[in-house]
Amino acid sequence: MGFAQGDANYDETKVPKFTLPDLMTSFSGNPITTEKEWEENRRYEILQFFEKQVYGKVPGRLDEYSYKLIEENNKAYNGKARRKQVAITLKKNKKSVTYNILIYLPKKNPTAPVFLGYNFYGNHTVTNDPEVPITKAWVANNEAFGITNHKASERTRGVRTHRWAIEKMLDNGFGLATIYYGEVDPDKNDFNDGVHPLFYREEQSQPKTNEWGSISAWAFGLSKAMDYLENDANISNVIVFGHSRLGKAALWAGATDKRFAGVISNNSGCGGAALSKRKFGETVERINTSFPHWFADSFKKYNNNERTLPVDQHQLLALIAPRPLYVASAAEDTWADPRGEFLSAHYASSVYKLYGKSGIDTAELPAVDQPVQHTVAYHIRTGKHDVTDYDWEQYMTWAKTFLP
Ligand code: GTR
Repeated sequence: MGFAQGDANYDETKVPKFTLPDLMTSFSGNPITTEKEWEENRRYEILQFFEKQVYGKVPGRLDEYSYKLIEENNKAYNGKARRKQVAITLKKNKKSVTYNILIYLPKKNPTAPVFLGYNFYGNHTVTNDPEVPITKAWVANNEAFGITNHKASERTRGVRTHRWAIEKMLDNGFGLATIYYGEVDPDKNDFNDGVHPLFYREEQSQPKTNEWGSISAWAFGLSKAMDYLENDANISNVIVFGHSRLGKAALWAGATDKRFAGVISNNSGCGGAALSKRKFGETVERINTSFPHWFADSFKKYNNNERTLPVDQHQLLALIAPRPLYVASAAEDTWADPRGEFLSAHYASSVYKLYGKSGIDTAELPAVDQPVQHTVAYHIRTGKHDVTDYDWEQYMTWAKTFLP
C-alpha cells in the first residue's frame, strides 16, 4: 500500500510554514467583495481548478439515464419505515452501468429530508433487513467479513449496521438513501470497470490527464442518484454524507451539484476537508501513491509539492456555501488531520459570511465532544476513524436547525 501510516508527520511543530491561498483574492489578484463577484468569478475559477487539477472532469454527458423502482414496502423496521429499492441505469456508447439505491423513509412524515451516503461493502451491510439483496459487484476483500474472492455473501448482511443509525434517523423524521460505491466504480487501480469506460472513445483505456479519477466518478454517481431522489414525492431535501474516502466524494458532489441541500464530511481527511499544505498525517504524495486512481492524473504534480498548489481544501468547502456544511473529525484519527479539517471549515466560513450565514469564527480547535454548530458546523469526537451514533446525533440536531 505504499506508505505506512506510522511514518507520517504527527508533530505540530514540524508542520511547514505556508500561506493559505486567499479565498477573497482572484488568481489574477483582484479582491472579491460581493456575493456576485464570488459566484461569477472566484467560485467559478476555483471550481475549474479543482475540476481539472484535483478530482478530474466528467468527460461529457450520458446518452441515456433511467431509473426503475425495483421494490417498495411499507413494513420495514417494524412498520416504522417505507423501504424503496431503486435501480439507476446510466448509458453511453452502447455501454451501461446499473447501481441500486436503498431508501428508508419515516412513515410518520409524508415527506422527509434524507441523508444520501455511499457504503463500503454493499447495501445489505447497513441493515439486517433480509429484503435487501446482496450486492453482486466487486467488493474489497476483508478477512473479518470473510470476503476472500471479491464477492459479498449472506455472511456480510448487517456487518455495518453500527455505522448507520437508521432507527434513530427514522425516529427523528429523517430518511436514509444509500448506495454501494463499488457498483458505481469499483475501488481498484484500473479504469476498465464502473462508469469510466462508458465515456471512452475508440482505443481509449483510461481517462485523460485532466479527467476524472474514482472520487469524481463516485461524486457523479451521487448526482445521478439525485436525479431520481429530487423527483421522489416522499423526499423533501437531500443532505449528502460520506465517511473517509466517501467523505471526499460527498464534498466534491456537494461542490459540483447545488441540488444537495447540505453536505457532511465525516473524517474525510486528505483530499477531503483537511488542508493539504499542512502535510500532517496523510499527504498528497502518500494518497496519490497508495490510491493512484482516486484523483485526476494532473493532481500528481503536487506530490511532495503542496507548496505550489494554488488552492487548498478550505476552498473546496467554500464552494458549498451558502448551503449548510458539517465537518467532523475523530480525536484518534490523526492520519486524517483533525486540526487541518477544522481549520479548513474555519477559513471557508468567510464565504458563508458574504452570504450572511454564520460559520466557525474561532481558529481554536474546540474541545473533544463539544460541537460548534452554525451553518458551518464542526465537531471532534472521542475515538477512532469511524461513524458512530454520536456523529449521527450531532448531524440530526444541526440539520433540524440549519436545513431550509
Ligand atoms: C485510508 C486513506 C484515507 C481514507 C481511508 C478510508 O487508507 O489513506 O485517505 O480515505 O483510507 O477511506 O477509510
